Amino acid sequence: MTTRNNKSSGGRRPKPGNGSEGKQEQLAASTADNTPRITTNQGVQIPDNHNSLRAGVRGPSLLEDFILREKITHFDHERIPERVVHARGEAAHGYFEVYRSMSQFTSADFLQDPSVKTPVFVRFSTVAGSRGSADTVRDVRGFAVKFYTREGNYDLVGNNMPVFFIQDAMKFPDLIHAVKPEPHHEMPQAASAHDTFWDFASLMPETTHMLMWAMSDRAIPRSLRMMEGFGVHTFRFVNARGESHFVKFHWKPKLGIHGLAWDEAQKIAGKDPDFHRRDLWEAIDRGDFPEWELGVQMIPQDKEHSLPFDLLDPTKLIPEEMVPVQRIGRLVLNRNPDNFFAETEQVAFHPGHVVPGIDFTNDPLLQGRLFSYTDTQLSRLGGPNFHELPINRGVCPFHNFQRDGMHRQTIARGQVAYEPHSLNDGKEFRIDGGSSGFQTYPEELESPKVRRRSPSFDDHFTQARLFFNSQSVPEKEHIVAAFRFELSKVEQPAIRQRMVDNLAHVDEKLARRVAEPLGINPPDARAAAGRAGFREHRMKLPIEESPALRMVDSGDGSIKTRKVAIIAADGIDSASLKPIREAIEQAGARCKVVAARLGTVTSASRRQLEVDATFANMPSVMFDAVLVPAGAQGAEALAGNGDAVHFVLEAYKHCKAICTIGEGVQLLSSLGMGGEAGVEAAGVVVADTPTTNLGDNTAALKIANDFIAAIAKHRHWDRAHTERVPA
Ligand code: HDE
Repeated sequence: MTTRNNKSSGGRRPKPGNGSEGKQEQLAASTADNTPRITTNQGVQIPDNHNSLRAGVRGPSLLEDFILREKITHFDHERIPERVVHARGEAAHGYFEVYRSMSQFTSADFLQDPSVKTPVFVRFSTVAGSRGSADTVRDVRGFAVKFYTREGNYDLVGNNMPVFFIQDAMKFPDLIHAVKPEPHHEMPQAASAHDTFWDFASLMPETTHMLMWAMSDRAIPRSLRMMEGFGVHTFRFVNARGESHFVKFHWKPKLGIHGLAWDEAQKIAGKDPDFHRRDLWEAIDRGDFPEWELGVQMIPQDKEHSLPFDLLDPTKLIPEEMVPVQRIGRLVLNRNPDNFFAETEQVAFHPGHVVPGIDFTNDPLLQGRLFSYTDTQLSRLGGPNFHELPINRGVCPFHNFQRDGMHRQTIARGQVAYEPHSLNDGKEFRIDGGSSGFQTYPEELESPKVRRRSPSFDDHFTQARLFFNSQSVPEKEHIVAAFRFELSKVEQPAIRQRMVDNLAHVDEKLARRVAEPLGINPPDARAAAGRAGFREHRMKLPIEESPALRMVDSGDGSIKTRKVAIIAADGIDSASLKPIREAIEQAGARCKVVAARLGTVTSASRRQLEVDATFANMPSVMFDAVLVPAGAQGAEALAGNGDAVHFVLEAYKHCKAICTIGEGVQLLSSLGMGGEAGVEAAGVVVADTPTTNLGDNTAALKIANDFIAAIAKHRHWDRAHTERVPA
């Protein structure tokens, strides 16, 4: 192997001068390419990589064979423990740039100068599943950002939901034991729909707000590029004068916030378990770099108690309508990792990796996390030197007197490994305070030690209600359906009952609707109120709804990177298709021609159209929209092909934009509902074949624009008659 410093296998190395190259150059120094020669790890050339050394061609292998022994030994130890949570993940390199100096609020170096691009490495993850589990399961998504700043690494280790299940780190092992596969038979994988999770959740009403999020479409994102991120806890900004503001962090995706249909998510888990990973990789690979804006909600130190809930309670969010989110910078992901294990698997995040100008609060969940993340790396990465792994190294120098340990790489020179000392160069060296470096905010604390929850954390329902009330009608329906699905998988009726009793404190109607198909009694709010752990002191919020909590209509209205399937068969009309395809691609969508087999299809005018995928290898669940071309013979062939019909019907069921041109409409009539129901449904564009031979593209552009508008809405959740389409 030789080290290398240029070409990437997967992404693109940033061009010199964009600011993030410092980290890239550092990584390049540890990066190796394949060579035409192979050697042992000691550098001895291996002449034969097929045969072990043996006593005679049919004799036993010899222990002496150091080449075989080394190869097998290394292989035997290739695996490391997967993360105890967030095991399944994918990551990318990029940069962050601040829009304007934030010096008024924080002295953090990377938030001062808009001309500085700070390199970042971002890892997304699911929480409950193992490393090989499917991407599209219903779960929270991790959103962990490592900023390689000039003052040390800063990790913002967040999720795609702004609140959490529990209020105190003491309950984290219980929560995770409950949601992970059940210990006796290790089922189910990567799913919360089982008895132990809902048993725990129903006995811990503090989970209620987060459960509403977890049952919403936020838990089944369309793409990692289309989800928000949140720091969850309240942190602190501290400026150069030592003044503090409480701060909540947000990541706002440029492409908007979009979810999958639940049926779609489940099918993708089988059809392409790497759906999110692939989507992220491919987008970066083709130059569609994902972007988020960093938002902050800030509250001055002396206004700590000005909100009707406790800032330290991680089951609460600050509605944006109460404290606006200021967008202060931009995150761009522009390079795929070179090696999954070395980078994505070995990266070690830690909420305790902070830089001067950013500090913690007393949130008891955050406080517990500050212990956990270094601790877990010790067993995962095999010792205390994981900061020396290339992906974890800062871009600024580090120096201290920590020494030795497994896999130490730095060769620390000199006689002294302690402080104070005088033996280095004869001068006395002593660190004894001072005003530079990380200064902990000197918060005053004077209270007795107690093992008790603050009463200001008591209200478990008001914000859950706010979240539910803030959803659009289809989003509410999805929440009801998700609760029904999850609880229907719970075998113990008493757990189902307890859960809907709790839900009655969020919304009576929601609880009743969830309970209906579950074979249990109607919800009993009073029973819930009589149980241990139940608290409802009802904070007074100045708002009843927070539109910012909805997903619908988010984003910039563009169709950039949406995937459109053009389904095709011999005899389609390629002339009318061409300008429409060009227009949607120009608007940023990515089209693929899908047919019964690979190769080409022949259009009515004898043109050959390249086929990208088949109905079987890229079913409709892999796309955001479907375009059915015109052409009598083509439409007839498609209508006679069960896979093609299924493709369109499934897309219809999943509320995706559909456009049929001319005779292509035949596929919609297969809906089997009679009349024009499908044709008139929301998000379905039915167009006559435009006459392109006159050199007039106006009609084609009108169709394209209607289709673009339909795709831009992402999904038409209020589409009628979807229940008539078999899943
Ligand atoms: Fe984590 N969490 N967590 N967590 N967490 C880990 O650290 C933990 C929590 C989050 O891509 C572990 O390196 C405790 C909240 C992300 O590598 C572990 C508590 C939030 C990732 C750990 C929490 C998170 C982790 C496992 C409650 C959102 C993946 C492997 C006190 C703000 C980072 C590792 C990556 C990973 C502990 C709660 C986010 C065991 C004890 C709240 C995104 O240390």
